[in-house]
Amino acid sequence: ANKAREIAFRKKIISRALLENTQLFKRPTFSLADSLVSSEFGIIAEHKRRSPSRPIINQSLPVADVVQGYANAGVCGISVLTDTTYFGGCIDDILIARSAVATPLLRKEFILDEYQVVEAKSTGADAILLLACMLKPYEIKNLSVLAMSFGMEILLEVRDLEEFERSICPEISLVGVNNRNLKDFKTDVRTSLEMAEHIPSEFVKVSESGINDANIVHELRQAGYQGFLIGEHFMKNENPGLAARA
Ligand code: IGP
Repeated sequence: ANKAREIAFRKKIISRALLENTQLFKRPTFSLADSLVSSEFGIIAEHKRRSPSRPIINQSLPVADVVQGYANAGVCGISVLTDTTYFGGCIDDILIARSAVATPLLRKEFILDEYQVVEAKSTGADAILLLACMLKPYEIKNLSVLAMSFGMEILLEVRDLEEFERSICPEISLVGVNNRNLKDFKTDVRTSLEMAEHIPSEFVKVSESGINDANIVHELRQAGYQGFLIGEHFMKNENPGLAARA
């Protein structure tokens, strides 16, 4: 309800038609899926100032510095949290990130409205996140069709097989399994390991949250994952880009 009000407010400031007229909106996108599939590392590094489970991660570093650090580390993609309420991000963060790097960018946001998809493209995102736990199957379908028509890719986030099966549609190219339990915020990579066999190989599999060492990445890759979304483990350092090199 909060998010819906926020979107209504933003629509009044900048209309969808205006956003669709921007240079960024009309630009060709980078493919996150291609970037992951052609890499032996597969890291998607996240810009994250704070989270519900950790109120201070890294508040003061300029977004441009963080994403440039990530790009220099050779990551396959960068996730930028634009949600303000829970993560202290904003839409400008993705705009700044786009002006700083040529790496595929994921807009990490609770997307529920077409306007947010238009906004994502017009601020420089190459891919959007859709959460299966938040959206009805027809909403996922409609938002995916729209994103795809803009040349953007969709990362569908699921927690279990039931969510995956009810939500999947042909427009989706990446499937993310979130290791974080949203009830207690604890992470367990077994969630990804258990889901791996249920996700057909036509989808690029991404494991999300709680990934904090190379052995886990190795284990997940063995299980079929090609993408590893890492936030806190990098952002808790003074130089996140340097941490991403390790
Ligand atoms: C990153 P971590 O534990 O490495 O900081 O997690 C990312 O997976 C997490 O931020 C995330 C998220 C989300 C945030 C995964 N799915 C949905 C907001 C909304």
